[in-house]
Amino acid sequence: MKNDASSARPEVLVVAKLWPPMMEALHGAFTVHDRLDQTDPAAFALAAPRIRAIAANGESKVGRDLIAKLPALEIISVFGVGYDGIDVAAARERGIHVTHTPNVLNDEVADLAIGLMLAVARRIPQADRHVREGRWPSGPAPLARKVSGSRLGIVGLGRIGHAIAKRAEAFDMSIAYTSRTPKPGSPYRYLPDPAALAAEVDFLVVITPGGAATRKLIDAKVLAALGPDGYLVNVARGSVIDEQALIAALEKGTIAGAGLDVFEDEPNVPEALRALDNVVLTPHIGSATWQTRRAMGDLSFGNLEAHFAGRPLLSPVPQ
Ligand code: NAP
Ligand code: 8YV
Repeated sequence: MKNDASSARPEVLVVAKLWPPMMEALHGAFTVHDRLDQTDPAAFALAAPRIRAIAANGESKVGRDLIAKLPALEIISVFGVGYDGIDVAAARERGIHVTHTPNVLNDEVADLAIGLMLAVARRIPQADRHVREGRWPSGPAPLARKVSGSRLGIVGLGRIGHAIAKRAEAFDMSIAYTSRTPKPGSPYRYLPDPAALAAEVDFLVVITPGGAATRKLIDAKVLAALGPDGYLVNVARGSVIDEQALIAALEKGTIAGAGLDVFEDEPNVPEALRALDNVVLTPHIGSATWQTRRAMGDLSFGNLEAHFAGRPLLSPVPQ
């Protein structure tokens, strides 16, 4: 049986494999039910009436059905800025708060976007293999593609998009963007849609939210506009790209290459993509450094702490 102190603690359902220090913080303050909804339906049914919070991450799915099973739910705290997996409308209908972790990961994701751009254009992983596999004595690695001074298109000039643009300026890149609305006062050229943008650039970097509104925003038409000398970088969500159209474009050489951190069905990456030489693939590591995960954990945990202390939330998702 629980003692008084533990039964007074708010009960939290964790729906993802969260970073261990975040789990430690949760265990220190709450009664934690770790993925019981997925692993132990009977125990979940018993705990469900008492669960007041959900701790999720950017990849989590918290649908209307799960929310409906939790009558005492007050808050969903996402360890990540993207909350496309959360049914925010269903939460709002019940007055349930949803929070996320904006800004603290801008630098990290922007660094990775630039890293992928350099890696795919300069063929850094291929060059590494050239050395490791002992091929250097037989001849140099093939020539690659210059990045500095080329044309960058950013799909989604938000918090992270701006951080990418700032870094690209140091590479003397000319910068254009598309988003739902032009950004007044932005020094960068606005184009009305991804296809128009793709036709004007060498590198197209995608950094919009996921979800229904951006599903397959980058389709065969956009890839055709990017053309055989163009590179795609996706650090947004796999759902934003038509992955089959991308594989076809990469196989046929109708685009030059791609740097991808996110995929349609993570952690499963199609064999056809893994077999290609003109791609650099990373396993959704945009925010994955000790420093940034710490900051995300502090914010995500801080939102739960603030809620249960009756203080204003630190970073609710926008209305
Ligand atoms: P943000 O500040 O909200 O910026 C999103 C941008 O996307 C805005 O410029 C927005 O345009 C634009 N946008 C939204 N819907 C669009 C549409 N249908 N067509 C064109 N543009 C659209 O978000 P953020 O903080 O930069 O984060 C962006 C996303 O990055 C997250 O939602 C997440 O999915 C992803 N992310 C990935 C990783 C990773 O590990 N790879 C890490 C963090 C984040 P308006 O301003 O005109 O609305
Ligand atoms: C994380 C992300 O990988 O912030 C986001 O939207 O996708 C990433 O920062 C994720 O939330 C942690 O699992």
